[in-house]
Amino acid sequence: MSKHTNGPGRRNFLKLTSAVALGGPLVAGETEMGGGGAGPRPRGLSPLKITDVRVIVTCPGRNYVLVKILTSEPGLYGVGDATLNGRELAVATALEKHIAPLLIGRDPEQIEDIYQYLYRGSYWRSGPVQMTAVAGVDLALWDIKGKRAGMPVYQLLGGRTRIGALAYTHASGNDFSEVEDAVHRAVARGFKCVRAQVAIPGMEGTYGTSGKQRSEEHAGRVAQQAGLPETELFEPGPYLRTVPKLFEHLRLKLGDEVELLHDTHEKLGPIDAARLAHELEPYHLFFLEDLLRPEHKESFRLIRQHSTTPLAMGELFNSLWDCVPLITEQLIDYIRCDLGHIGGITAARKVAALAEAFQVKSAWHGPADIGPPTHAANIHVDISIPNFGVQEMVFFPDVTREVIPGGPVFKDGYMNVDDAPGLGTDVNEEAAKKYAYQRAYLPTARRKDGSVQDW
Ligand code: CS2
Ligand code: MG
Repeated sequence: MSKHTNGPGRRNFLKLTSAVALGGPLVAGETEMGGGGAGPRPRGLSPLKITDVRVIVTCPGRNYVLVKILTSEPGLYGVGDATLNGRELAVATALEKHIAPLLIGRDPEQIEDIYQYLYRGSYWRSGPVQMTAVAGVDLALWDIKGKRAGMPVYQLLGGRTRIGALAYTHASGNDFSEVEDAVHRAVARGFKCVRAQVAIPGMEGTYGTSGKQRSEEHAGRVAQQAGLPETELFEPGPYLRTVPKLFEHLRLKLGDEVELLHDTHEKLGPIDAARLAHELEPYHLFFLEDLLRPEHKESFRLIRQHSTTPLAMGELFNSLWDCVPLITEQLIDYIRCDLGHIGGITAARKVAALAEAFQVKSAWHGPADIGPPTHAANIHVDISIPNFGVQEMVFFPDVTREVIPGGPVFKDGYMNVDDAPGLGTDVNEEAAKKYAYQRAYLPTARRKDGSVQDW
């Protein structure tokens, strides 16, 4: 064996095992990195430590929570996104009070170990608040690793598998012709895939549209107060009668070329969901999204028996294990976890690998209420996995870009990242201070009789 071996030598192995035995951070010491060829051998990178974890809560247009992890190398830091719409301060507190103290002094290069430590090591695992906090940390660590390597994160994930991430945008309106116009505008902008939502007659304020009439008017509930959730009205009957007619109209007017999607937003019960999926078959949707509440995964078996409409599910999942039955039983075609709510890139790689084995594709959640670092993470994963499907995206307003610069770019129907090292996003802490947090909630929904309905 030559003097320069690959991987840790015996001396370093002993250091490693004793550190693990003591329950401390994994520190491999001065590992000599072997390699062929002439000339001096690189001795590896110098040891790195996390020195500070800053949590930045800001409202440039809407509330965002950013995590900035600083390291012992001057100027080297990473930025992650830990935004959970309507529960921002719970995540910020989890990060500041519970998670930051666990990270100081740790090696930021050990991303998998930190993910395991924060996920299983807390005993109380999963849940949206905790997994959003873990995602914020995870993204910042991948950002650091990329910057240290001088590579964009997608290179660290295995390199490009495609020229860009096929993207979809949203089109909505108060009636069919308004939706049709909105799809036209999206296609003119370059989109090949468009999600279509329409206001349901008598239920203006439906998810995905912008009407004003609220169910308090119908149910006699307390009207909305400033900073409290708005209430929308939902009835399955009118919804089920309207949506197939919308897609019949769109196919008639727009032809078959444009890919159309629809989001049911977990509103339906199993037999209604099966009926909708079945009745939409003639219009060949790209996918029908989130038919059922996340608690009711077993009911996807019923839907599958009744329809060949491609199904997507998962934006409310919080871990790999939430995805398992739907993927391994091939009950869905697209898994659409939110990288920001399942623990970041580390978790997404596991979900994607499991999905690959069962011919399920990715469609990661990409709404406006997660920040640019998560949108960037989406694209780094999208363009490096083999089983990418489609990517939801938004155009951030200038005020958001002032505080959180960088992020993916849309061109000719695809999203892409450039070759900036790391994730390619940042946070301007001075600008963030100008926009103080404002309490805000997602809307809720009720039936005509006043009872709670899934929004
Ligand atoms: C959605 C989101 O983008 C989607 O598909 O379902 O609009 C979702 O309602 C929000 O992200 C909730 O925070
Ligand atoms: Mg959705």
